[in-house]
Amino acid sequence: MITFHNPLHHLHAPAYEFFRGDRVPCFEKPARADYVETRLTERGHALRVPDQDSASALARVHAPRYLQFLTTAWSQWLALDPANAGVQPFPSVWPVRSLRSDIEPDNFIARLGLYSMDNGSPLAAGTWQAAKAGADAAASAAVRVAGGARAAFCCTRPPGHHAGPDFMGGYCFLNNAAVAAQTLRNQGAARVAVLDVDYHHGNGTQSIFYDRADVLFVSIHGDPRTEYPFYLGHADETGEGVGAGFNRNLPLAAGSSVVAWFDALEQACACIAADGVDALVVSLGLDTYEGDPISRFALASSDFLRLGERLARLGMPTVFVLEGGYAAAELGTNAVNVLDGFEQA
Ligand code: OKP
Ligand code: ZN
Repeated sequence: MITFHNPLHHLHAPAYEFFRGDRVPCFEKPARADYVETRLTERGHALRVPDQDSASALARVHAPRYLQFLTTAWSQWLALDPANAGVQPFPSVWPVRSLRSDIEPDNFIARLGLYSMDNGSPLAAGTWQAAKAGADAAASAAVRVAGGARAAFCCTRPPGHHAGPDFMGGYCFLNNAAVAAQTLRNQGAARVAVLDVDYHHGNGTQSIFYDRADVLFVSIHGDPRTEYPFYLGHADETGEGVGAGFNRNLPLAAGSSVVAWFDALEQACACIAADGVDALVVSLGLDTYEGDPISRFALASSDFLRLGERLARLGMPTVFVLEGGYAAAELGTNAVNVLDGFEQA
């Protein structure tokens, strides 16, 4: 499969995140993408470097002031104190209901809170460079598919699907799947579907396209009543304005069986097939794996072959974008199984 990787992903390497009150090593770590690249190469998929600039797609899916903040966030942080080079900034206050988000505070940590949905998305020195190269890889995969390729894979980290129009969250900074969908639109696809199979609801992607009829968003995920991101992903969220009817959530209880998961996949595929879209973007999270340390579905490695086969039967030009998956040593096998299942179908 045509595969674009992110040659700069190592530049995003925060040391720790918060977990149950403690600092723990980041689950979303460079080794994840390294394992996927190793397995791709072993199984004969060449790695290409991005050949597109995602700037125009980014400008359509993210707010200007958010992009401006992210581009310069690390230098703003260093400007406060050179010793900050060895310190990760975390937000500690957020503009929730009744607080104002229209005025950018002068205080850096307050600005970081304005542009964050959680304290779980640590910034590092090279976060912008890594995230931008990943968005470029997503745009590159989309341009290939728009140009007639059957499918392409964007192998990148950090992931993107929690990043909304003007906020980071859930390890995500730039929404790579939204960039891929927007790039397909810019290249001439009239309508596009995004299917999100990550364990966690893709709240960022949903929000970006919620009021648009040209991008259908469909997601299978852990029920937000108990699972991150908690505040979005319920079945009654169906789109608004001209986007009404173009959002479909299929939440499943944490601990749901493999049979239940593939039943939901059938519903998702039926929804996409009935919609008459021209192209498909798959937000490919592999944290539905039975061995994932932070998720509670039960797919085995062989089930990812079945997933790929089922997606191929949709018969649509398809862009795969890597999202989550934290059983790092198995992530390569699980990701490449989807791609090989797709190609062998
Ligand atoms: C990202 B993706 C916060 C721990 C929880 C949220 C999980 C983000 C998953 N201290 N972090 O959808 O795989
Ligand atoms: Zn996830």
